[in-house]
Amino acid sequence: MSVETGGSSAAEELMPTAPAAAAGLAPAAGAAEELIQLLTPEGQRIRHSDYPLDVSARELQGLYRDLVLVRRVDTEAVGLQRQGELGLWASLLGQEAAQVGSGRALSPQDMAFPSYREHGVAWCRGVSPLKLLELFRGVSNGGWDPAEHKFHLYTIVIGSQTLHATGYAMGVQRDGLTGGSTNGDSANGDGANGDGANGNGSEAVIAYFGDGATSQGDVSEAFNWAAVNNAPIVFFCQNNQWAISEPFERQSRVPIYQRSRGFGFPGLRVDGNDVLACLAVTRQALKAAREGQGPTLIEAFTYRMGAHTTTDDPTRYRVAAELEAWKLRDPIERVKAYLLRSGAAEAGFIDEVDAEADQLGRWLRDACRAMPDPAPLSMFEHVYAGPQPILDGERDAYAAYLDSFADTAAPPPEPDDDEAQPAQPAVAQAFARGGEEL
Ligand SMILES: Cc1ncc(C[n+]2csc(CCOP(=O)(O)OP(=O)(O)O)c2C)c(N)n1
Ligand SMILES: [Mg+2]
Repeated sequence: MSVETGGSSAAEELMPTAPAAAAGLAPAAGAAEELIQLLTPEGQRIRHSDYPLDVSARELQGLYRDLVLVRRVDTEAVGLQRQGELGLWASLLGQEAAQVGSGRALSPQDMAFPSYREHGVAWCRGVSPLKLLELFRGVSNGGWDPAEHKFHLYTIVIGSQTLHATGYAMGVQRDGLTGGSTNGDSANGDGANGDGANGNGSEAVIAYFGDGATSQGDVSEAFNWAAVNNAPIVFFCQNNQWAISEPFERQSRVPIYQRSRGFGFPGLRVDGNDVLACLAVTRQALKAAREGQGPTLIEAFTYRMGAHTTTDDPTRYRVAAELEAWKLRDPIERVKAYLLRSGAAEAGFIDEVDAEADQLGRWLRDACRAMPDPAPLSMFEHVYAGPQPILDGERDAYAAYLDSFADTAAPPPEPDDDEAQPAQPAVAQAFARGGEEL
């Protein structure tokens, strides 16, 4: 069943236009007029002439399921940290729609560069949530293969991944994998694979970063390099209103999406709590990148509903009323309301997804606790590509120190991915859908 389409269906006729609906959101002075929105906080589908989106009932259900399961992964991770099972966790609470919408817009061949909060994008790229927990438990340095998932490792150095992503995008362009490439093969606008002109099979890159990151020089450099090289990249900024305790007013005198104009490429502001708008806008920007039209900046206007990380206490620097206002714009509730109201799903489906989330949560808790500790000497691995005398000396000294305890403590087992891990339930395979284009 097709729900409400981008065509001129009767359902669409009933949809209000974007400005009328956006007026109800009014997230900040001046924001409402520019905000691209396809689903209101009340769950009403609205029409936007630039972003017609045809979503089937099955696709809508899939997006809802993603949102709920990703939130459950996040809730469990916060709980595990509180129980001492993780060293730290950076919660995505409130940002699920921005991440699932943009993540599901990616094609399998596209490459994503996250910061440290992109658990929802990781889900869409087929990275197991357990791999994310490994990192925050301190038992691995990253855990997943970026090439396999087309999802780079998490980056803590604010904004630096935008430069990595721009360089990668320039490489994609020079390999002739995108329309409008600068190598000799692509003078006709086609990449080496011959279909760059229409964007099919061509590769694009997406870089995720926050509002605070826009104050880093790296981000301005990335914008400029991407622009002058016409690189096939989408800059996806989740403006969650806070950079730890610094509010957005301390980052920029103009809205983030307007910053790209000075560098010579388009910028858009989308309702970051609207999964449909994030999907439609990101899909279009990726298509433009694949076709050789260069970069786009997307500002996903959203809110960090939790603490910056589990070491932070946001009650010290922001008022409760702000959080309460944003709760009314919850990214999951509006999809649920629309699913039920439009008949795209029945109450039984909502219950099924909740049960699936419970199962996923149980598995994640058990599997996290069962993770073997890494061998202590493994921290010396992967520091340098080859032997390094100072480091080798430190490793030998530490090994001798550990040996001095040989009588009282058995050496910990070498980590083994498969051993001692609880069996993965079918629901945990959900993320295996990653990379699939919606
Ligand atoms: C280069 C650099 N400077 C400072 C920090 C410390 N730091 C960690 S997170 C953060 C705030 C980032 O805010 P934002 O870009 O809005 O992302 P968010 O955490 O809100 O997702 C800062 C300043 C860092 N990690 N790297
Ligand atoms: Mg922020």
